[in-house]
Order: sequence, then structure tokens, then C-alpha cells
Amino acid sequence: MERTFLAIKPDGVQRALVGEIIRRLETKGFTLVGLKLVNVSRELAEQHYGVHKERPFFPSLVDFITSGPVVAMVWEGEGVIASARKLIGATNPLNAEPGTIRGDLGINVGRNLIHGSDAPETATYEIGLWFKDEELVSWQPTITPWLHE
Ligand code: YYY
Ligand code: MG
Repeated sequence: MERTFLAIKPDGVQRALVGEIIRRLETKGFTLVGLKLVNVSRELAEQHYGVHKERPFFPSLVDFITSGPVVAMVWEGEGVIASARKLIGATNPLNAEPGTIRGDLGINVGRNLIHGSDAPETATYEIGLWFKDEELVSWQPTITPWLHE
């Protein structure tokens, strides 16, 4: 079953939106298989955002993601990588559609609440970067027959 890495950024934690954000993924029907609160080191931040290291916003992005606790999560489900990106919405919350996490809850690109892996390769890389195998829990919710034919 497909898995993705999601992280509630320090603004989401400080604004007490952890429950609201998790609720959206739970009620959609995805399954939580990994969850922890993390103070992100600069090393982890730089590895996580490595693809952006030449971009002008990289230093402030690393400062921001290391500025307070982050909720790191792995979610599982059919099509979860692309679907979570849709639930999250566009990178700039001002362009994100109402109904999405960023569209409903954010206004600034540098404070956009949540990270989500953008493809199968990045999901695999990011899950391995943030979680040890033994921190992930494989389980099947009893509601599964009500979510899938
Ligand atoms: O995947 P996503 O988070 O939607 O956007 P990315 O293009 O991967 O950028 C990562 C991160 O960088 C974004 O969530 C906010 C920040 N950022 C920024 O501060 N300013 C930009 N112009 C673009 C991205
Ligand atoms: Mg990205």
C-alpha cells in the first residue's frame, strides 16, 4: 500500500492546528502509520530540503523548519501521495483553493503549515530520512471494507 511523508511545520504546531490537520487526513480515509513530535536539527532540515539548496529562500526555510517542534507523520492509503498534496493545496496559501489545508488556514508562502512528499521517490526518501523502520506501525483499520470495494 502506498505511503507518504507529511510534516506539520512549526507554525501549525504553534497555532494549535495539529488536531485540525490530522482530522482532515483521517476523515478522508487515510491511515496513520507513523507519528512523532520532533525538534528538527539543521542537518535534517538541510537533507529534507536539499533539492532547494540553491534557492534564495533556502536559508529562511531551514531557519523556519528548525524554529520549533514539527509533527512528522507517515500516512498510508490508495493514492495517498497525490491525494495528500491535493488536500494540502498550492504552495502559496494565497493561491490555494478553499477546502485545502493551506487555502483554509494559511496566508503566507513561508508559513504554509504542512509539508507533503510530491512523488513516490521523494516519499520513499523522506520516510527513510525521518523514520526508522521500527517506528512505523503496519495495521489494518477495521473500517477498511467500508473504504474499499
Ligand atoms: O512542496 P511544497 O511545500 O508545496 O513547495 P516547494 O516548492 O517544494 O517548496 C518547499 C517550501 O519552500 C514551501 O513549502 C515553502 C518554501 N518556499 C518559500 O518560502 N518561497 C517560495 N517562493 C517557494 C517555496
Ligand atoms: Mg516540495
